[in-house]
Amino acid sequence: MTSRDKILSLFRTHPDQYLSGQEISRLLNISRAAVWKQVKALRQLGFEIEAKHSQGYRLLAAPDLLLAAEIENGLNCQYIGQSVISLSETDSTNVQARRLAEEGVLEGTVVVADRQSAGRGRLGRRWESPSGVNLYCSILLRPKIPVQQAPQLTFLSAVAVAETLNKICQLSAKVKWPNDIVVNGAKISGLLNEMSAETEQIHFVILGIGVNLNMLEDQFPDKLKYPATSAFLETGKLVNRLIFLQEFLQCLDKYYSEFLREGFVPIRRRWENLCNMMNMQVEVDQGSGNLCGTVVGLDAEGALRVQLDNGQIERILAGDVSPVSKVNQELN
Ligand code: BT5
Repeated sequence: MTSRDKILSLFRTHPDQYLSGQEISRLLNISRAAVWKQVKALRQLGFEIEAKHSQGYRLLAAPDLLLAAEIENGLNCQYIGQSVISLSETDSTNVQARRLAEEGVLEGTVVVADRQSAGRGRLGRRWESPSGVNLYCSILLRPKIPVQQAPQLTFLSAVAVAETLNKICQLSAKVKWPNDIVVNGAKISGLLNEMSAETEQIHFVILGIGVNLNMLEDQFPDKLKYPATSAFLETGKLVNRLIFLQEFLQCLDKYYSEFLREGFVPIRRRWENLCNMMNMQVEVDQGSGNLCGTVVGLDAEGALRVQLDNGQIERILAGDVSPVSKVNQELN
Protein backbone atom coordinates (compact mmCIF):
# COMPACT_ATOMS: atom_id res chain seq x y z
CA MET A 1 0.00 0.00 0.00
CA THR A 2 1.29 3.47 -0.84
CA SER A 3 1.26 6.30 1.77
CA ARG A 4 -1.64 7.82 -0.13
CA ASP A 5 -3.65 4.58 0.16
CA LYS A 6 -2.76 4.32 3.86
CA ILE A 7 -4.00 7.85 4.57
CA LEU A 8 -7.20 7.09 2.70
CA SER A 9 -7.63 3.93 4.75
CA LEU A 10 -7.18 5.93 7.97
CA PHE A 11 -9.90 8.37 6.89
CA ARG A 12 -12.19 5.45 6.05
CA THR A 13 -11.64 3.75 9.40
CA HIS A 14 -12.26 7.06 11.22
CA PRO A 15 -15.37 8.37 9.47
CA ASP A 16 -16.39 11.96 10.33
CA GLN A 17 -13.38 12.33 12.64
CA TYR A 18 -10.57 14.85 12.44
CA LEU A 19 -7.11 13.31 12.29
CA SER A 20 -4.23 15.63 13.07
CA GLY A 21 -1.19 15.75 10.81
CA GLN A 22 0.90 14.68 13.77
CA GLU A 23 -1.28 11.66 14.49
CA ILE A 24 -1.25 10.54 10.86
CA SER A 25 2.50 10.98 10.66
CA ARG A 26 2.96 8.89 13.83
CA LEU A 27 0.56 6.11 12.76
CA LEU A 28 2.06 5.78 9.30
CA ASN A 29 5.61 6.53 10.29
CA ILE A 30 6.03 9.27 7.68
CA SER A 31 6.96 12.94 8.05
CA ARG A 32 4.38 15.73 8.49
CA ALA A 33 5.52 17.11 5.14
CA ALA A 34 4.79 13.74 3.52
CA VAL A 35 1.29 13.76 5.06
CA TRP A 36 0.61 17.19 3.62
CA LYS A 37 1.93 16.13 0.20
CA GLN A 38 -0.40 13.11 0.12
CA VAL A 39 -3.41 15.14 1.28
CA LYS A 40 -2.69 17.52 -1.59
CA ALA A 41 -2.45 14.58 -4.03
CA LEU A 42 -5.77 13.21 -2.79
CA ARG A 43 -7.42 16.59 -3.28
CA GLN A 44 -6.08 16.68 -6.83
CA LEU A 45 -7.80 13.33 -7.42
CA GLY A 46 -11.08 14.90 -6.35
CA PHE A 47 -11.26 13.95 -2.66
CA GLU A 48 -12.77 16.71 -0.55
CA ILE A 49 -10.62 16.96 2.57
CA GLU A 50 -11.33 19.61 5.14
CA ALA A 51 -8.38 21.01 7.11
CA LYS A 52 -9.29 22.60 10.44
CA HIS A 53 -6.84 24.55 12.50
CA SER A 54 -5.82 22.69 15.71
CA GLN A 55 -8.05 19.67 14.84
CA GLY A 56 -6.61 18.22 11.64
CA TYR A 57 -7.97 16.66 8.47
CA ARG A 58 -11.36 15.15 7.77
CA LEU A 59 -12.66 13.39 4.66
CA LEU A 60 -15.90 14.96 3.44
CA ALA A 61 -16.49 13.35 0.04
CA ALA A 62 -14.82 10.94 -2.33
CA PRO A 63 -14.95 10.88 -6.14
CA ASP A 64 -16.03 7.77 -8.08
CA LEU A 65 -12.53 6.36 -8.39
CA LEU A 66 -11.56 2.74 -8.16
CA LEU A 67 -8.54 2.97 -5.84
CA ALA A 68 -7.18 -0.22 -4.32
CA ALA A 69 -7.45 1.02 -0.73
CA GLU A 70 -11.06 2.07 -1.26
CA ILE A 71 -11.99 -1.27 -2.83
CA GLU A 72 -10.31 -3.32 -0.08
CA ASN A 73 -11.77 -1.22 2.70
CA GLY A 74 -14.74 -2.98 4.31
CA LEU A 75 -14.69 -5.84 1.83
CA ASN A 76 -16.01 -8.95 3.51
CA CYS A 77 -14.71 -11.89 1.46
CA GLN A 78 -13.13 -15.26 2.13
CA TYR A 79 -11.24 -15.76 -1.15
CA ILE A 80 -11.58 -12.68 -3.32
CA GLY A 81 -10.02 -9.25 -3.00
CA GLN A 82 -7.29 -9.79 -0.38
CA SER A 83 -5.08 -8.11 -2.90
CA VAL A 84 -6.39 -5.47 -5.31
CA ILE A 85 -4.39 -3.83 -8.08
CA SER A 86 -5.96 -0.71 -9.49
CA LEU A 87 -4.64 0.83 -12.69
CA SER A 88 -5.72 4.08 -14.25
CA GLU A 89 -5.02 2.66 -17.68
CA THR A 90 -3.89 -0.68 -19.05
CA ASP A 91 -4.07 -2.72 -22.25
CA SER A 92 -6.35 -5.39 -20.79
CA THR A 93 -6.95 -6.38 -17.17
CA ASN A 94 -6.97 -10.03 -18.30
CA VAL A 95 -3.48 -9.66 -19.74
CA GLN A 96 -2.24 -8.04 -16.51
CA ALA A 97 -3.94 -10.65 -14.32
CA ARG A 98 -2.36 -13.46 -16.35
CA ARG A 99 1.08 -11.87 -15.99
CA LEU A 100 0.61 -11.60 -12.21
CA ALA A 101 -0.74 -15.16 -12.01
CA GLU A 102 2.38 -16.44 -13.73
CA GLU A 103 4.45 -14.54 -11.15
CA GLY A 104 2.60 -16.49 -8.46
CA VAL A 105 0.33 -13.90 -6.81
CA LEU A 106 -2.39 -14.94 -4.36
CA GLU A 107 -5.68 -16.53 -5.33
CA GLY A 108 -8.40 -13.88 -5.31
CA THR A 109 -6.17 -11.09 -6.62
CA VAL A 110 -8.30 -8.49 -8.40
CA VAL A 111 -7.01 -6.29 -11.22
CA VAL A 112 -9.19 -3.32 -12.06
CA ALA A 113 -8.66 -0.50 -14.55
CA ASP A 114 -10.35 2.81 -15.20
CA ARG A 115 -9.70 2.41 -18.93
CA GLN A 116 -8.45 -0.34 -21.25
CA SER A 117 -6.62 0.51 -24.46
CA ALA A 118 -6.97 -3.04 -25.82
CA GLY A 119 -9.96 -4.52 -23.97
CA ARG A 120 -10.57 -8.03 -25.25
CA GLY A 121 -13.66 -10.00 -26.13
CA ARG A 122 -13.68 -13.63 -27.22
CA LEU A 123 -12.05 -14.87 -30.44
CA GLY A 124 -9.89 -11.77 -30.78
CA ARG A 125 -12.87 -9.38 -30.66
CA ARG A 126 -12.62 -5.95 -29.07
CA TRP A 127 -14.26 -4.76 -25.85
CA GLU A 128 -15.03 -1.02 -25.81
CA SER A 129 -13.51 0.37 -22.61
CA PRO A 130 -13.77 4.17 -22.27
CA SER A 131 -12.45 5.80 -19.08
CA GLY A 132 -14.35 6.87 -15.99
CA VAL A 133 -17.66 5.18 -16.72
CA ASN A 134 -17.58 1.38 -16.56
CA LEU A 135 -16.15 -1.56 -14.74
CA TYR A 136 -13.28 -3.57 -16.21
CA CYS A 137 -11.84 -6.16 -13.88
CA SER A 138 -10.16 -9.54 -13.79
CA ILE A 139 -10.06 -11.96 -10.89
CA LEU A 140 -7.50 -14.70 -10.43
CA LEU A 141 -8.68 -18.05 -9.07
CA ARG A 142 -6.77 -21.27 -8.43
CA PRO A 143 -9.56 -23.82 -7.95
CA LYS A 144 -8.65 -27.48 -7.40
CA ILE A 145 -11.18 -28.85 -9.85
CA PRO A 146 -10.88 -30.99 -13.00
CA VAL A 147 -10.02 -29.06 -16.15
CA GLN A 148 -13.38 -29.93 -17.82
CA GLN A 149 -15.21 -28.12 -15.01
CA ALA A 150 -13.46 -24.77 -15.53
CA PRO A 151 -16.27 -23.41 -17.79
CA GLN A 152 -18.59 -23.66 -14.78
CA LEU A 153 -16.86 -20.56 -13.41
CA THR A 154 -18.14 -18.50 -16.35
CA PHE A 155 -21.71 -19.24 -15.25
CA LEU A 156 -20.81 -18.44 -11.66
CA SER A 157 -19.51 -15.00 -12.65
CA ALA A 158 -22.52 -14.40 -14.93
CA VAL A 159 -24.90 -15.04 -12.03
CA ALA A 160 -22.92 -12.71 -9.75
CA VAL A 161 -22.92 -9.89 -12.36
CA ALA A 162 -26.66 -10.23 -13.08
CA GLU A 163 -27.59 -10.37 -9.39
CA THR A 164 -25.43 -7.32 -8.62
CA LEU A 165 -27.00 -5.33 -11.47
CA ASN A 166 -30.44 -6.28 -10.19
CA LYS A 167 -29.62 -5.38 -6.59
CA ILE A 168 -27.60 -2.19 -7.02
CA CYS A 169 -29.21 -0.76 -10.17
CA GLN A 170 -32.72 -2.22 -9.75
CA LEU A 171 -32.57 -3.76 -13.19
CA SER A 172 -34.00 -6.97 -14.53
CA ALA A 173 -30.77 -8.32 -15.95
CA LYS A 174 -30.75 -11.81 -17.48
CA VAL A 175 -27.95 -14.16 -18.42
CA LYS A 176 -27.53 -15.12 -22.05
CA TRP A 177 -25.64 -18.27 -22.99
CA PRO A 178 -22.72 -18.52 -23.03
CA ASN A 179 -21.12 -15.37 -21.63
CA ASP A 180 -23.38 -12.30 -21.81
CA ILE A 181 -25.61 -10.39 -19.44
CA VAL A 182 -28.48 -8.58 -21.11
CA VAL A 183 -31.14 -6.05 -20.13
CA ASN A 184 -34.22 -5.78 -22.32
CA GLY A 185 -32.40 -7.76 -24.99
CA ALA A 186 -29.32 -5.49 -25.08
CA LYS A 187 -25.84 -6.49 -23.90
CA ILE A 188 -24.78 -4.74 -20.70
CA SER A 189 -21.91 -7.01 -19.71
CA GLY A 190 -19.55 -9.55 -21.24
CA LEU A 191 -17.32 -12.16 -19.65
CA LEU A 192 -13.99 -13.44 -20.88
CA ASN A 193 -12.68 -16.30 -18.77
CA GLU A 194 -9.27 -17.69 -19.58
CA MET A 195 -7.36 -20.61 -18.15
CA SER A 196 -3.86 -21.96 -17.83
CA ALA A 197 -3.82 -25.73 -17.38
CA GLU A 198 -2.11 -29.02 -18.13
CA THR A 199 -4.06 -32.13 -19.10
CA GLU A 200 -5.24 -32.87 -15.60
CA GLN A 201 -4.51 -29.77 -13.58
CA ILE A 202 -5.67 -26.17 -13.59
CA HIS A 203 -2.89 -23.69 -12.83
CA PHE A 204 -5.23 -20.73 -12.71
CA VAL A 205 -8.39 -19.23 -14.14
CA ILE A 206 -8.84 -15.54 -14.91
CA LEU A 207 -12.41 -14.27 -14.73
CA GLY A 208 -12.58 -11.16 -16.93
CA ILE A 209 -15.62 -8.99 -16.44
CA GLY A 210 -16.73 -5.87 -18.29
CA VAL A 211 -19.93 -4.11 -17.16
CA ASN A 212 -21.35 -1.00 -18.82
CA LEU A 213 -22.40 1.14 -15.88
CA ASN A 214 -22.45 4.84 -16.81
CA MET A 215 -21.58 4.62 -20.50
CA LEU A 216 -23.46 7.08 -22.73
CA GLU A 217 -25.00 6.38 -26.09
CA ASP A 218 -22.32 8.20 -28.09
CA GLN A 219 -19.58 6.14 -26.40
CA PHE A 220 -20.76 2.97 -28.14
CA PRO A 221 -19.35 2.45 -31.63
CA ASP A 222 -21.91 2.65 -34.44
CA LYS A 223 -21.41 -0.84 -35.70
CA LEU A 224 -21.98 -3.34 -32.90
CA LYS A 225 -23.33 -6.69 -34.08
CA TYR A 226 -25.93 -6.79 -31.28
CA PRO A 227 -27.68 -4.00 -29.36
CA ALA A 228 -25.79 -2.78 -26.29
CA THR A 229 -26.75 -0.73 -23.26
CA SER A 230 -25.54 0.52 -19.87
CA ALA A 231 -27.16 0.73 -16.44
CA PHE A 232 -27.36 4.52 -16.80
CA LEU A 233 -29.08 4.30 -20.19
CA GLU A 234 -31.64 1.91 -18.70
CA THR A 235 -32.42 3.76 -15.46
CA GLY A 236 -31.26 7.36 -15.93
CA LYS A 237 -29.32 7.04 -12.65
CA LEU A 238 -25.55 7.17 -12.27
CA VAL A 239 -24.02 4.11 -10.62
CA ASN A 240 -21.26 4.48 -8.04
CA ARG A 241 -18.61 2.14 -9.46
CA LEU A 242 -16.95 1.49 -6.10
CA ILE A 243 -20.19 0.38 -4.45
CA PHE A 244 -21.02 -1.77 -7.47
CA LEU A 245 -17.60 -3.43 -7.52
CA GLN A 246 -17.58 -4.18 -3.78
CA GLU A 247 -21.05 -5.70 -3.94
CA PHE A 248 -20.06 -7.73 -7.00
CA LEU A 249 -16.86 -9.08 -5.39
CA GLN A 250 -18.79 -10.10 -2.27
CA CYS A 251 -21.46 -11.83 -4.34
CA LEU A 252 -18.82 -13.63 -6.42
CA ASP A 253 -16.99 -14.69 -3.25
CA LYS A 254 -20.20 -16.07 -1.73
CA TYR A 255 -20.92 -18.18 -4.83
CA TYR A 256 -17.30 -19.27 -5.25
CA SER A 257 -17.26 -20.52 -1.63
CA GLU A 258 -20.54 -22.33 -2.25
CA PHE A 259 -19.16 -23.79 -5.50
CA LEU A 260 -16.08 -25.17 -3.72
CA ARG A 261 -18.29 -26.70 -1.00
CA GLU A 262 -21.26 -27.96 -2.99
CA GLY A 263 -20.21 -28.10 -6.62
CA PHE A 264 -21.99 -26.70 -9.67
CA VAL A 265 -25.63 -27.68 -9.00
CA PRO A 266 -26.71 -24.58 -6.99
CA ILE A 267 -25.08 -22.21 -9.51
CA ARG A 268 -26.59 -24.08 -12.42
CA ARG A 269 -30.05 -23.63 -10.89
CA ARG A 270 -29.50 -19.92 -10.34
CA TRP A 271 -28.19 -19.49 -13.87
CA GLU A 272 -31.22 -21.32 -15.32
CA ASN A 273 -33.57 -19.10 -13.29
CA LEU A 274 -31.86 -16.00 -14.72
CA CYS A 275 -31.56 -17.34 -18.29
CA ASN A 276 -33.23 -15.10 -20.89
CA MET A 277 -34.23 -18.01 -23.12
CA MET A 278 -35.18 -20.75 -20.68
CA ASN A 279 -38.09 -22.86 -22.02
CA MET A 280 -38.16 -20.75 -25.17
CA GLN A 281 -38.13 -21.89 -28.78
CA VAL A 282 -34.73 -20.96 -30.17
CA GLU A 283 -32.71 -21.19 -33.30
CA VAL A 284 -29.04 -22.13 -32.97
CA ASP A 285 -26.66 -21.01 -35.68
CA GLN A 286 -23.68 -23.34 -35.49
CA GLY A 287 -21.94 -22.11 -38.60
CA SER A 288 -22.38 -25.49 -40.29
CA GLY A 289 -26.19 -25.22 -40.17
CA ASN A 290 -29.16 -24.20 -38.06
CA LEU A 291 -31.02 -26.16 -35.44
CA CYS A 292 -34.37 -25.43 -33.75
CA GLY A 293 -35.58 -26.52 -30.35
CA THR A 294 -36.48 -25.52 -26.80
CA VAL A 295 -33.91 -24.47 -24.21
CA VAL A 296 -34.19 -26.85 -21.26
CA GLY A 297 -31.08 -25.96 -19.26
CA LEU A 298 -27.36 -26.18 -18.84
CA ASP A 299 -25.17 -29.24 -18.34
CA ALA A 300 -22.19 -29.81 -16.08
CA GLU A 301 -19.72 -28.84 -18.80
CA GLY A 302 -21.49 -25.60 -19.59
CA ALA A 303 -23.22 -26.84 -22.75
CA LEU A 304 -26.70 -25.47 -23.43
CA ARG A 305 -29.28 -28.28 -23.50
CA VAL A 306 -31.77 -27.83 -26.34
CA GLN A 307 -34.65 -30.25 -26.85
CA LEU A 308 -35.58 -30.95 -30.47
CA ASP A 309 -39.16 -31.58 -31.61
CA ASN A 310 -38.53 -35.34 -31.59
CA GLY A 311 -37.63 -35.16 -27.88
CA GLN A 312 -33.90 -35.65 -28.38
CA ILE A 313 -31.58 -33.39 -26.34
CA GLU A 314 -28.77 -31.65 -28.20
CA ARG A 315 -25.75 -30.29 -26.34
CA ILE A 316 -24.74 -26.93 -27.77
CA LEU A 317 -21.08 -26.17 -27.15
CA ALA A 318 -20.70 -23.21 -29.48
CA GLY A 319 -22.94 -21.11 -31.65
CA ASP A 320 -25.30 -18.19 -31.74
CA VAL A 321 -28.62 -18.78 -29.98
CA SER A 322 -31.59 -16.53 -30.74
CA PRO A 323 -35.28 -16.80 -29.97
CA VAL A 324 -37.50 -17.94 -32.82
CA SER A 325 -39.64 -14.91 -33.56
CA LYS A 326 -43.31 -15.07 -32.52
CA VAL A 327 -44.44 -14.87 -36.15
CA ASN A 328 -42.37 -17.94 -37.00
CA GLN A 329 -43.61 -19.77 -33.92
CA GLU A 330 -47.22 -19.10 -34.92
CA LEU A 331 -46.56 -20.25 -38.47
CA ASN A 332 -45.07 -23.51 -37.20
C1 BT5 B 1 -17.24 -10.56 -24.47
O1 BT5 B 1 -16.75 -11.00 -25.67
O2 BT5 B 1 -18.37 -10.21 -24.28
C2 BT5 B 1 -16.21 -10.52 -23.38
C3 BT5 B 1 -15.92 -9.14 -22.87
C4 BT5 B 1 -15.01 -9.16 -21.68
C5 BT5 B 1 -14.51 -7.80 -21.31
C6 BT5 B 1 -13.72 -7.80 -20.04
S1 BT5 B 1 -13.32 -6.20 -19.51
C7 BT5 B 1 -12.24 -6.81 -18.33
C8 BT5 B 1 -11.51 -7.98 -18.95
N1 BT5 B 1 -10.33 -7.54 -19.68
C9 BT5 B 1 -10.46 -7.72 -20.99
O3 BT5 B 1 -9.59 -7.40 -21.83
N2 BT5 B 1 -11.63 -8.31 -21.25
C10 BT5 B 1 -12.39 -8.57 -20.06
P1 BT5 B 1 -17.63 -11.30 -26.94
O4 BT5 B 1 -18.77 -12.22 -26.58
O5 BT5 B 1 -16.66 -11.77 -27.96
O6 BT5 B 1 -18.26 -9.91 -27.32
C11 BT5 B 1 -17.50 -8.94 -27.96
C12 BT5 B 1 -18.45 -8.15 -28.84
O7 BT5 B 1 -19.32 -7.36 -28.02
C13 BT5 B 1 -17.75 -7.15 -29.75
O8 BT5 B 1 -17.38 -7.73 -30.97
C14 BT5 B 1 -18.80 -6.07 -29.94
O9 BT5 B 1 -19.73 -6.46 -30.94
C15 BT5 B 1 -19.54 -6.08 -28.60
N3 BT5 B 1 -19.02 -5.06 -27.67
C16 BT5 B 1 -17.80 -4.52 -27.58
N4 BT5 B 1 -17.70 -3.68 -26.55
C17 BT5 B 1 -18.90 -3.66 -25.95
C18 BT5 B 1 -19.43 -3.00 -24.81
N5 BT5 B 1 -18.69 -2.18 -24.04
N6 BT5 B 1 -20.72 -3.23 -24.50
C19 BT5 B 1 -21.49 -4.08 -25.22
N7 BT5 B 1 -21.05 -4.74 -26.30
C20 BT5 B 1 -19.76 -4.55 -26.67
